[in-house]
Amino acid sequence: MRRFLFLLMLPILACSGLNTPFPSTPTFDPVTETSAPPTAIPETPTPTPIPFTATPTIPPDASIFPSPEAYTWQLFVAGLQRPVDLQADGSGRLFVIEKVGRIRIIQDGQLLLTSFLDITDRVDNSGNEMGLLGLAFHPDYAQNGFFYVNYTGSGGNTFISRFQSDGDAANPNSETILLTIDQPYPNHNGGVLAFGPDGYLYAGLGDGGSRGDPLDNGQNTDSLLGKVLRIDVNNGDPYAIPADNPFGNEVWAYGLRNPWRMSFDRQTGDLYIADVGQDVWEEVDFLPAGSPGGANFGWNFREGAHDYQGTAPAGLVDPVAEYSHAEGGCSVTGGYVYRGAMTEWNGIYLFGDYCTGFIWGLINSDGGWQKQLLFDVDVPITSFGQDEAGEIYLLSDIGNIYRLVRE
Ligand SMILES: [Ca+2]
Ligand SMILES: [Ca+2]
Repeated sequence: MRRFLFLLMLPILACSGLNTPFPSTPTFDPVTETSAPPTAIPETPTPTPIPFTATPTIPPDASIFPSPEAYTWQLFVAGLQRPVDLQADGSGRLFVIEKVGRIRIIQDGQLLLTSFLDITDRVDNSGNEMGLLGLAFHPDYAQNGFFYVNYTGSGGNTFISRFQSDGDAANPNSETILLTIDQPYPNHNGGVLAFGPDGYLYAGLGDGGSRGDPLDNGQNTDSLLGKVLRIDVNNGDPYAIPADNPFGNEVWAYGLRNPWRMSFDRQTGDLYIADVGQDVWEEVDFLPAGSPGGANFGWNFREGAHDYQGTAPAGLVDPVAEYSHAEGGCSVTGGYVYRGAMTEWNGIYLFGDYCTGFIWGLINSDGGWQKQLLFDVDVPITSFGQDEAGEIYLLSDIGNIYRLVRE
């Protein structure tokens, strides 16, 4: 509920382009400016033509952060009502969720007037952390038209449902409810949905709410709250539990407080989970591709990499990155690993903070995780998005979407 306070600030926030680079960014090694290897160009005449059928070369991951001064978050689309998620369906279009209960289409950079889906009739948007919160397209969406949403519905409870689209519109009556999860408090509902490289649908669920996880949901593997869930939507009715889920239920990973946003690296399959903290520490958790289920990310024994309550058992997985509220922030907003055309960003995970508009980069290089504050966009960041080309966008509570571009 901390976010509510910041809504009061919204009217005074400007809507123009974002003043990009973080002003007091720690000194950037000049080496970063000339990171392109001085490739010697052979003088050989007639180079052998490379057939277009060759496997495209995947650029290596960045080992250092690009200098942020050379980039900006350019206004992409304006005029949305509390946008909270952005997803690509594979057609070149982007789909943006408005928390009130609508999905809008962005085609060729234009926001279409007609909603793709409008389920405001069943979405409970009465709390700041309630509403239509997450969207994921089925990997075979082009064939089956299936997509999945996470919303707060009747009773303030969480609904994870499937809908079916027909071109530019989805039928609101096509809903099949997969899961209904009782919510004891209005906050900490999680909301993110994502398909993994294994074809299973993953969902981030918060601990249920209040503060400090009073019902101890995070550490209770019989509860679906405070978890990353993993279900097989291609089998069962309405879904099946994958045989290798660690506890025989929907739970894949646990010990989470409010995993509002998580994403898979589209190239490696690694999973990044941004878990919103309680009073002091915001964190990013990491599961390498191929990890078994059952990771315990610590809440509420731990907040970030610090003791919070009780005596922590062995085997907890600490975050790969964290920042404190004293550094400036209140609520981590998870992003994506960049995989677009600006290959100097390749492999860098970008994430931000709702309250400050700070954006950090995170990479695993030199044998460890490196985090660097890169941008201060001065708008509340509700979410990030990634298009089919791997480019990265940010969504702001003031109604705008911005795209990371070269200056
Ligand atoms: Ca809740
Ligand atoms: Ca944790």
